[in-house]
Amino acid sequence: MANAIRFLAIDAVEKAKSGHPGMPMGMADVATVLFSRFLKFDAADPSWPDRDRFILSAGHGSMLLYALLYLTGYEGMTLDQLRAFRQWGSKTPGHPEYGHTPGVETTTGPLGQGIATAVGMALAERLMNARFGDDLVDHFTYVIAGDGCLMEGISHEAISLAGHLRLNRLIVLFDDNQISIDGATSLSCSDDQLARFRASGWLASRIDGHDPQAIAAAIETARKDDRPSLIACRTVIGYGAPSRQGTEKAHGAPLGADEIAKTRQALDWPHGPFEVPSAVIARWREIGAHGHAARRGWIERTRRVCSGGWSPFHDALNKKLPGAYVEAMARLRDRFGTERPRIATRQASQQVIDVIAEAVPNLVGGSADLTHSNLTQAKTQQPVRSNSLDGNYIHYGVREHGMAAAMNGVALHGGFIPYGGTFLTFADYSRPAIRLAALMGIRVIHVMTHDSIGLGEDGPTHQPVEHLASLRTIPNLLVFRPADALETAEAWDCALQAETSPSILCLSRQALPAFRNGKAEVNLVALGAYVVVEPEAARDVTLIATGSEVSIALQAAKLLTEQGVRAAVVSAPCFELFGQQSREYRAKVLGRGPRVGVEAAVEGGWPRWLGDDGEFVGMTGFGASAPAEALYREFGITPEAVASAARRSIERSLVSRLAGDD
Ligand SMILES: Cc1ncc(C[n+]2csc(CCOP(=O)(O)OP(=O)(O)O)c2C)c(N)n1
Repeated sequence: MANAIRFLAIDAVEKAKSGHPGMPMGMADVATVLFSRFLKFDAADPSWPDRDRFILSAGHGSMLLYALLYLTGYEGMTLDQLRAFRQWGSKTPGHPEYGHTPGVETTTGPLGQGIATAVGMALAERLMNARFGDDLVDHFTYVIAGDGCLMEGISHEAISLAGHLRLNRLIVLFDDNQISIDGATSLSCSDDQLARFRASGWLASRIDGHDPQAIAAAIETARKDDRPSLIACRTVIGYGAPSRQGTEKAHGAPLGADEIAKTRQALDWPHGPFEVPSAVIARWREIGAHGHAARRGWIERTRRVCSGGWSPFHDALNKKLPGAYVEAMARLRDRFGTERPRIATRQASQQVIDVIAEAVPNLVGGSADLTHSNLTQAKTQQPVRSNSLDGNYIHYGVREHGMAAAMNGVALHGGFIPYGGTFLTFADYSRPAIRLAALMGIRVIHVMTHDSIGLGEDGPTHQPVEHLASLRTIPNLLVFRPADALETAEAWDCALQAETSPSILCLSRQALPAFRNGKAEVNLVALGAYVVVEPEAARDVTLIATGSEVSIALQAAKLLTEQGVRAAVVSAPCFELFGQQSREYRAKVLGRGPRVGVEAAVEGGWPRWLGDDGEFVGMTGFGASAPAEALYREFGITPEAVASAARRSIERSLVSRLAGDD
C-alpha cells in the first residue's frame, strides 16, 4: 500500500523532471496508516463538512497528497493528472493549491503555513462543536509537517496558541527525517522538538515512522488525549532508494532511471511507471469509500436538525450573510450618515462590530493583543478559552503571523467569518499568511488600525508609510482606507460581502470629520472611489485622497476656490474596487484635467491614477515621534501644500497642452 504512494511519487517527479520524491517516500507508511485506519473522509465528497482535515504542511511533498487522492478515488484525480504533475493546466501543481484540486484543504508550500493554518481549522472545529454538538461536528485535524515547518518562526506562534487553547483534535505527524535541503538538520538546528512542544502544552512522542503498529498506537493515544499531539515519526527521507535515502540528495530532485530501477528492486516493486496492481488499487479505493456510511449518517442527522426548514447550523455553513445583517448594516449606515459623528475610523469600526456581531452569529473576532487599541471586541462578544469554546472573541496574543494563518484556517474550515486586529505597521508580520489568503480567495478580514503618521507620538517604528503601497501589490487583496464613520461601515460591508477575497481595513487612530450628508442609499465605498465635491463649472483640478487625508483635500479645495481654482475632491477608499469599475465611471471620477493625490504614505502605485501632470502629496521617508498635527505640518501634508501642488499641476498641464498644440 505504501509502496504505491512511493512509486507514484517517484514516477511523477521523474516524468516532470522536477519535484520532491524524498518526503513522500519517507512518509508513505505514516500516510498509509493514517488514511487506512483513522482518517474520516469520503472521497466521493471532498467538501463534507464533518470530514477530518488532512493538511500537508510540507507542501513540497505534494506528490504524497496527489498519490493519496488518486489511490482513494477522488473524482478528477486520474493517472493522467499524475502524469501531468507540475504541468500547465493540471490538477497537480508543484505545491498543493486550495480551490484548484479537490481534496486539498489549504495551499501549502511556504513552510510553516500549513501547521499554523491547521491550528485555525482545529480551533474552528472546537468552536463549531461547542455550538452544535458531537452529532454534527466531530472531527480531527491531522498535519504532516517537516523539519522546515518546525524551524519556521510561525510554528512557534502556532503551537503555542494551540497548546494554550488545548486544541485536542489537532494531531501533527512530524516527518522527523533529520534532513533538509542543505543537508543534515544538525547543520542549523539543535532543538529538542519534543521538549519544545511539551513546553507549549502538547502531548509529544517519538516513534519509528516505518513501523505501522507504532504509528497506529501513537495516533490512537493522541486521539484520546486532551491536548494537541505531536508525533515525531523518525523516517528515512527517500526510503528505499539505495544510494540516495537518508541524504539531502533525495529531497528535491528526480531519482534518475538507474536509481529508480534499483529502488524497484530494493522495495520489490516489479511494476512499470504509474502502474499499481489492481489488488492494491482496489484496497485503496475501499479506503476512499470507508467514510461513506459515516457521511450518510451525518446527512441524516443534519436533516433532522433542520426539519423545521431552517437551522443555525446550515446558516453558519452558508457563506451568505443573514437578512438581519443586511437590515442592521442599512440602519447603521443611515445613522452614521445623519449623525455624522466626528470619531476615529477605528472607533467607527468598533460601532460597526457592535452591530454586526449581533446580526452575524458566526462572526469570530480577535486581536493580537491590541484589543483596546484596535477596538475589535464587541460588547456582546465573549472570549474563547480552552474551557469555554462557545466564545466568539479570540485573544491571539502577540502572534500576528500565527493569527493571520489561524484566521485562514478558520475561514477554510467553514462555519465562521474571522476577523482580527493589529497595527497596520505590523502587517508585515502577517504578510505571508495574508498573501496565501489572497491566493486561496478566502474571506478573512484584517482590522489594521493606527494607519499613518496620524498616530503621532509612538514614532516611526509604529507609523506605517510603505504598507499601503506594498499591500496594494498583492493580487486579490482588498485594501480599504475609509475616511469617516460612514465609509468605515461601508468598507466593513464590502469586506463581509467579498466571499472570495481577503480584506484589510486600514483605520485611523485620530478622529476624522464626517463629510457625507444624509441617508446613505448606495454603498459608495463599493465603487472604490467617488466624487465628494464637484465644482459647478468644469474642474480645473481633481484632488484624490484616502482616509484621514480626505478632509485635508476638502480644505485644500476650499482654499483653491478662494483663489479662483475649481477643484473636485475624490475619496478613494479602495483602489482595487475602483480598478474594477467601468472605464467610463473611472474617467468621470478622475476627470480629464490634472490631478493631485494625497495620502500620508509613500507614493507607491499612485502615479497610475494621477497621470503625467499629476502630483503626489504624501511621505517620502519614515515618520517621527511627535504629535500628529506637528507631523502633518512638518512632513508637508497640509491643505496649503495640496493647494500649491494643485496649482503646479494645473500649470504643468497647461504647458504640456500648449506644447502638444505646437
Ligand atoms: C518559507 C519557506 N522557506 C523556504 C522554502 C524552500 N524549501 C522547500 S523544502 C525546504 C527544506 C525543508 O526541509 P524538510 O521540511 O526537512 O523537508 P524534507 O527535506 O524532509 O523533505 C526548503 C528550505 C519554502 N518552501 N518555504
